[in-house]
Amino acid sequence: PNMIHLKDYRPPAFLVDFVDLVFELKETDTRVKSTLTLRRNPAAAPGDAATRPPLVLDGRDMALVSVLMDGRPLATEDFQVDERSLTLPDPPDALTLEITTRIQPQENRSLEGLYRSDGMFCTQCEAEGFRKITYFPDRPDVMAAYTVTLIADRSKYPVLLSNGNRVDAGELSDGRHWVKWEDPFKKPCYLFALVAGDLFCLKDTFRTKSGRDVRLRIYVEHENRDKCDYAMQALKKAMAWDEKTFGLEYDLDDYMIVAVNDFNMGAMENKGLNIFNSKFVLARQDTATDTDFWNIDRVIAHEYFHNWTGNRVTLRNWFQLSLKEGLTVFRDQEFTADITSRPVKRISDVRTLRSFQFPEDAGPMAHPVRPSAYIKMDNFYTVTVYEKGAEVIRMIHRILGPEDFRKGMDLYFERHDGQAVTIEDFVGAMADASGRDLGQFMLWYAQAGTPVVTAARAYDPVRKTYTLTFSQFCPPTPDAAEKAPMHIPVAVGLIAPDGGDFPLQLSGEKTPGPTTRVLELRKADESFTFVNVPAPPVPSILRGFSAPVKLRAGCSDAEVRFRFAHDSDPFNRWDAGQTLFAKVILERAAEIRAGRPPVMDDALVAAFRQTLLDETEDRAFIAHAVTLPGEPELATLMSESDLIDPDAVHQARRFVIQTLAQTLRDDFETVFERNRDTGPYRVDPVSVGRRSLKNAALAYLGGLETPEAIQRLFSEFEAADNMTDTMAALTILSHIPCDERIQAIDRFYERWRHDVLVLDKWFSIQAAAQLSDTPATVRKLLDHPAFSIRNPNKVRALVGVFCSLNPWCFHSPTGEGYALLADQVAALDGFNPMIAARMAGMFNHWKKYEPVRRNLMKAQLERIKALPNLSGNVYEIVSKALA
Ligand code: DPP
Ligand code: ZN
Repeated sequence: PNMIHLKDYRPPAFLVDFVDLVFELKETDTRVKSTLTLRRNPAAAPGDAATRPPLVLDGRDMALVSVLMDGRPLATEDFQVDERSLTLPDPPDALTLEITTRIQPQENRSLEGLYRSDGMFCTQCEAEGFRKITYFPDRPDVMAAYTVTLIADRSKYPVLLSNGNRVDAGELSDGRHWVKWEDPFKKPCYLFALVAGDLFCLKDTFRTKSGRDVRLRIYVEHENRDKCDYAMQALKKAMAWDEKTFGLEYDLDDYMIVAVNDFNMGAMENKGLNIFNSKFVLARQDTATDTDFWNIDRVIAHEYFHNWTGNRVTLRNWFQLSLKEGLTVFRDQEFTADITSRPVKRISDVRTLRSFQFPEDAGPMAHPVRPSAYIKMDNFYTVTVYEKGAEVIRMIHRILGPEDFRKGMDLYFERHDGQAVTIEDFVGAMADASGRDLGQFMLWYAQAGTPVVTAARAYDPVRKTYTLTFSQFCPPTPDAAEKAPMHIPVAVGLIAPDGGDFPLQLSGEKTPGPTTRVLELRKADESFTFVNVPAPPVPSILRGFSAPVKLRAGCSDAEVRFRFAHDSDPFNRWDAGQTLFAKVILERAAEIRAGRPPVMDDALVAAFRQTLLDETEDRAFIAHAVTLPGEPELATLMSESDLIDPDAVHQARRFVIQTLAQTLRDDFETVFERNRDTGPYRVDPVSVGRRSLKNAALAYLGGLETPEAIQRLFSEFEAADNMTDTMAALTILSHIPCDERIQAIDRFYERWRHDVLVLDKWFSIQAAAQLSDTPATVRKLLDHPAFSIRNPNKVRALVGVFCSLNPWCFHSPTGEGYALLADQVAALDGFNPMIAARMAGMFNHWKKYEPVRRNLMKAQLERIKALPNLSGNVYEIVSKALA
C-alpha cells in the first residue's frame, strides 16, 4: 500500500465550481448522474503543453455508465478508467462533465459512501467516501456549490434530505417522488450527505441573535419518537453558546440531524444535515445514563460547532485534520464545562487523555498532532489528533488569555471564511491578533511523544526566595529520535503551610500578582524565582493540567497528601489523590509479584476518608476524587519502569478497593444514604453529582461481596427508575459470581430485548465483567442473535469494551482473548476495514507486556498480517505494531 506524505502536497490541477447530482435511489442499483463544471486551477503549476497535468477524478466500487464532455460523449481514447480513478489525459481548460454511474448501496457494508442502515439510505463521506458515490476530485481543498435531486419510491422513502435548502419537489407517475436541494455554501465533497427513509421528525425553531428563525429538525425511526427531546434541547443550548462565546451564528435556514444505527463514528458534521450514530441522539431517563445524556450534549455541540470550524473554514489537506478536530473538541469541552462543572469536566478529559492518548504517544502508532504521512487517513482519527489537538488549542488559550484568544478566532474567520487552510493559518491568526510569538509553539504540531517535565525546587530562608527549576525532555518516537525543546505553559501555585495560597511575585516584579501564575518554558532547562515567600511552600505545579505533559515534581508522600487535602486548584487536588492511589496500588502489585502479602498504607486511608466525607466540595468532584485510576491507566504507569503484568495490577487494585471498603464501611454507608435522591430524575450537575457519589460509595460497598451487599445491589437494580442507577448496580453486580448476577443480566435482557441501543449496554456489561470466564462468555455472545458484526456499535460494545476496558480478562495468559480479537479483525476486514483497523489497534502495546503475553500477541499480529487480501487500513496498523 502507498504512503501519502504531507511534503508532497500540490494544489489541485482542476477546480470544480458547480456540482449537480441526481440520484435515482434503489436498494440494489442506484443511478448517480453528476454534472461537474470544471476549470484549470490558476494556482496550480501550469506546465507547458507537454506537461500540463491531466484531470484525475477519484472513484471506486462503481460501474461507469457514460461520460459526456460539454454535452458530447467522450471518445474512448479521450479517457481512461481503472479501479481507482477516471482520467482525462488532455482536457480543455474549462469543461463540463456529465458522468453517470451505478452503485449498490445494499451491498455496501463498509459504511462509507452511500449505504443502507435498517430501512433507510444514508451516506458517510469523510474522509474519502465520496469517491464511492461518483467520480470526483475527492480532496478537501476542492470546494464547490451543490444542487442535489433525490428520486425514490414515495411510500418507502417519504423523507428525502440533502444539504442546504429544499428548493423544489414533485411526483412521478410511477409511485416515485423527488426533492431538489441546493447548498449555497461552497463545500468540500466530504461534507456532502443524503438521507432517504420513512422517518419521524421532531420540529423546533431557534431565533438567532440577529433575529432569524432557523428550523430545527431531528429525524429518527418512528419507534424512537419519544427519545429525541434531549437532543433538541442540546442543539439549542449549543447554538446559543456559540453566539455568546464566539459570536458565531448559524448560516442556513434549516439545521437537520438524522439518527442512524449503523455508523462507523460518533457523528458527522455534513453541511446543514448532520448524520449521527443513534447513540448520540436517542435518550430517555430509563434508556440512557447520565453519561449518555452528557455525551449527547457534547456530540451535538461538537458537530454543530463544526459549521464554523470545519465547514465555513475547512482543511487544505487531511494532514490538517486537527485544525478542525482539535479546535472543535476544545470548543465542545468549553461548552460542557460551562453547562456542567468546569473542574469535573477537566478531570474526566484528562483521565481520557492519560488512559488512551499517552499510551498512543508512547507506542508504535505515535504521531504528531499533524501527522506527516499515512497509508489510510481513517487510521488518523485518533486521540492524538482530537484530544491532544484540543490540549494544544487549550495551551494557546492559556498563553494568550481568553480575550486575545477570541480576537484570534475573529481574525481567523475574517481572513479565511470560505477557504481550505492549514494549521499555520490558524496559529498565524492567533499570533497576529495577540502580538505573541508562537513560532516555537508550532513544535506541538510537529513532534510526537509526551514531554516529561521535571521540577526541582529550592527555598532560601534568608532571602525568602523560592526557585523552581524545570527541565523538559521528549522521548523518542518511531518518527523521530531527537526532539527540540517546546514552548510549555506551566500554571503554578505555592501553597502556604496553613493550606492557603501565597500571592506570587516573580523576581523583578514590583508587586505580587494572582495566586496562580503561568510560567512559559522554552528551554531544555529553565529557572523561575519567586520573592517574598515568607515560609517554605508546597508547590502546586501544572494546575488545571495546563500542558499535556508528564510531570515529575519529586514531592514527598506527605506533600502530595497535603495537596490532596488543600490544593485550591481542583484539578491538582484530584491529581494529588490519583498520584497517591497509583503509587499505593503499584507498590501492592510489586508485593504480589514478589509473593509477599500486600499491606495497606494507613496514611492513605486517612487522606481518602477526609476527602470522602468532605461536605464542602461538589459531589461530582468527590466522586472523581475517590475513584481509583483504572487498570488501563495503571498498566501504562507500570510500563514506564517495568513490563506490564495485568494480573498483578488487577489483584493489587482489587486489594486496595476491598481494604478501603472494609476499613471505611460505615463512612461509605453514610455517603450512600446521604446522597440517595428521592426526587424525580433530572440531568442537572447537582443531581448527576449526587448519583455519581452515591454509586461510587455503592461500588466500594459492593466490593465487599457479602450476601447483604449482593442483596442490596440486586434490590437497587430492581428499584432503579433510571438507567444510571440500573447500570451502576448491574455493573457492580456483574463482577461478582453469584445467582443474583445471572438473574439481573437476564432480567435486563428481557426488559430491553427490543431496543438495540440499550442492548449495547447489555453486551458491554458482560464484556467488562472481571470474572475468569469472561473470555468464554464474550465468545458465546458473538453468536447471540442480538449481536451483529455488521453493526459497529455492537462490535465496540462487545469486542471493544472487552479488549480495552477489561485488560485483566483480555490479557488472560491462556491467549483466548487475543485469539478472539484476531478472529474478529479477520472477519471485519472483509467488509469494514475501518472498524477492523480500530480493533487491530488493541494489540498496539504488545511489546510492553511480560514475555508470555507478548509472544501470544505477536503471534496473533503475525497471523493478521498474513491474511490474504488484507486491507490497507489493517496493514498500516499491524505493520507498524510489528516493526
Ligand atoms: N464525525 C467526526 C467528528 O465530528 C469526523 N468529522 O469528529
Ligand atoms: Zn469533529
